[in-house]
Amino acid sequence: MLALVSLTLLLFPLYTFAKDSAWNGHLTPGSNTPSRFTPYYVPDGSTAYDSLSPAVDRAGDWYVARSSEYINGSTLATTSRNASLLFSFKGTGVEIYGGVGKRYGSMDIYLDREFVGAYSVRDSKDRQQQLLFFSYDLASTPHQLSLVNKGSNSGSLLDIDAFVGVPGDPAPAAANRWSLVQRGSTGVAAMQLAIISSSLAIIIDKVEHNPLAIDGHPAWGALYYIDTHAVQPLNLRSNSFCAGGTFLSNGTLVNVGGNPVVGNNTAAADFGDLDGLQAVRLFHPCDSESAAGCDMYENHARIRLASPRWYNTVLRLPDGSAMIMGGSKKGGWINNATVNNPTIEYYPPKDINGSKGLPVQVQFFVDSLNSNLFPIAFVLPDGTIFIAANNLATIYSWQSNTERRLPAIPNGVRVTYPMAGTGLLLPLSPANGYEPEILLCGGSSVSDTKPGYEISANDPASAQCARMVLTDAGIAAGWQTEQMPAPRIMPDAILLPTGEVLIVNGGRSGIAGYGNVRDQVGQSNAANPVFQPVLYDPSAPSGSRFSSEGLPTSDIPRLYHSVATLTPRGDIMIAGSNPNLDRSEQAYGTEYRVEWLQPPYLNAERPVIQSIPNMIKLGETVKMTVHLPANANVDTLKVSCMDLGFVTHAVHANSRLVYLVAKMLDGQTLEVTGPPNANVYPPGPAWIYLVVDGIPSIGTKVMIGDGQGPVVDTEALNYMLEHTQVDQYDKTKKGGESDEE
Ligand SMILES: [Cu+2]
Repeated sequence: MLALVSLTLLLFPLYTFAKDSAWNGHLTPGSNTPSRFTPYYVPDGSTAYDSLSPAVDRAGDWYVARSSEYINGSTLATTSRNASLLFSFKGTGVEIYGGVGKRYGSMDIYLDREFVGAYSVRDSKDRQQQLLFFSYDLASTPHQLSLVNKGSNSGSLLDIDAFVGVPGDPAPAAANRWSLVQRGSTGVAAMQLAIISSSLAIIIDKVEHNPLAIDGHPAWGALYYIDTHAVQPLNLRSNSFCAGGTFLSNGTLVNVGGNPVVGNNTAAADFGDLDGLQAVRLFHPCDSESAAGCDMYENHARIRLASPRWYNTVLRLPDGSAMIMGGSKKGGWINNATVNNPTIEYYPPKDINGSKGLPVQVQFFVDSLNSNLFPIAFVLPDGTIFIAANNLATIYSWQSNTERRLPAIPNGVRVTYPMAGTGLLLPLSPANGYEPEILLCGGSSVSDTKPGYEISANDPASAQCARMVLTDAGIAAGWQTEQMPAPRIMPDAILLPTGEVLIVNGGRSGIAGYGNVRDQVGQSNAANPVFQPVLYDPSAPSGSRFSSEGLPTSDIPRLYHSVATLTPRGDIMIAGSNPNLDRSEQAYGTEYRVEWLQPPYLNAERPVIQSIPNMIKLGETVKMTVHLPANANVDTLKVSCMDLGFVTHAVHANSRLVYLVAKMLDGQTLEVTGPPNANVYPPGPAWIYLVVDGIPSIGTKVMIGDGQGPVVDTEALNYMLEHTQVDQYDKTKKGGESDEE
């Protein structure tokens, strides 16, 4: 592996000159010329303090070094042991930027006089404007940060270039009100998001010049600690632009597909990425609080797709495996017949309908051209798959490779990329025999055969939501439509444990993507961001389901490559937005700030799950110990078994809420029965929320099923490996193989 990386470093300057220059850095405010990449970054609302500013007091022997390499042309440096700086600021977060390199040592950091830790600034390469330290979880009060040079003879240099102060939260929310808190920074643009444990979310981006770095190159994946807002870069190998993902039945996260290698000739180092088009990236369950040892695993020689896929959707099946559907054979924008990948394949590969582990052709992905990328799909309680793509919908039976085509989505509204809407399977309940109902919201009715120059970022998006019950009677009755308060392209719809749906993010006009249409804002194909979320109650009578009352308004545009998910706490994590080829600070810029939308129930007295088995088999009845608020109405009690999904491009893959059959035995013992079968809840990780009087508990992670991984068909796997090529699109770099050039 080391040999490959160093070889690549040597090759890159020659290879990349022909590449798109916009990959060579990031756009700073007021400039259209990509600048030299450095991780130094000051988001809107944050304040930068040069190390020469009066907010910084020096003790010991410091000198001022001047160079255009430094922020504002200067930096404070020392080689003197125990020389220190004291930085005073007010706010909830702080970052330190400076240099790293071979002659550098380490520093001790103290916050409000408490020792935080020792931080190394040594690196095999000299680099400036690096993020040396951050903390994002401080009280909104005045703070003092001090750092002390601890270098020794083998490396005693420390240079501190700038500090960034992150502002305080808005006033704390009153009880019984929604509130929106901005706190934390993702470090890599949050294109893909999934909750992996009670404390961790995983964020996956594409290869680009993110401020968070690893091994001397920008990171494009990270673990985000939802309680402390710390971020830890992940060392992804291949380009995950733009992948889909799912958890398998044993809890392993698979992240699938992507794009070829990205060239780069101005950064401190090569990205070191591999072709991601056939990538299957594995992330094993990470329940450890420190996330120690948790990283992505890739080995394209043994673990890969049979065919290249960009913008594919990935779903967990009732047998615990992943179904990988559709996409394009190479990156681009709107799909077309030349690059379309109108097939389904599986991970691990299956021999199904004579496929011997190879992809299976599905006519729906031909008929749904052009606007059919990132299809919206859900497993239905009879084991079939609902799929929406473009303005079409179908029920696909994967065991028999047959389809039951559904009525087209009304009024010509297209719901998948780049006319991206969003979709959900509404809560499944034993009360009606788990009758499935699909909700599709937003999108666009712009023609998908028009060239980009005939489409405008100001073309109105669709406000339509369409619902259909997927029973014979429901299908005969067809789609029922209603209108959101605002049109939305690229909305995110999030199931809450209460059964309500929260709709956030997106724009009022344009379509998804960047750099393709008229009237772009910066590079964005969409404009007029919608800043206020809306709550949708699926069980309310038609006409009174939408409510924006009391829902706070953001000032952060969340357009293309934005995400949102429910957290175990029950609030909604909102992140991302990057309608740009590479990191840009021009509107609509690359957005790293995180917002937390807090429902009123966060401030209420909440029920508590005191104990629950960590594994619940299908149909198994187990006992939970619970604590209910005083005067709780036990008749309103519900147990919500939820898959929080894998979120990317407004697709919330596997998002699911199944109400479990539950009975209070006494004041604190609750008898609860696991989902009745693998179709109602495909086995795998789940979050259990206890809901009483409309107030959910904090969610507890359990494994539904037996925790075993999907069956591996060795014959199908070997047949696939023998009959397909590694990374067939990109001839320059192949995962697990040596360089060809
Ligand atoms: Cu994308």
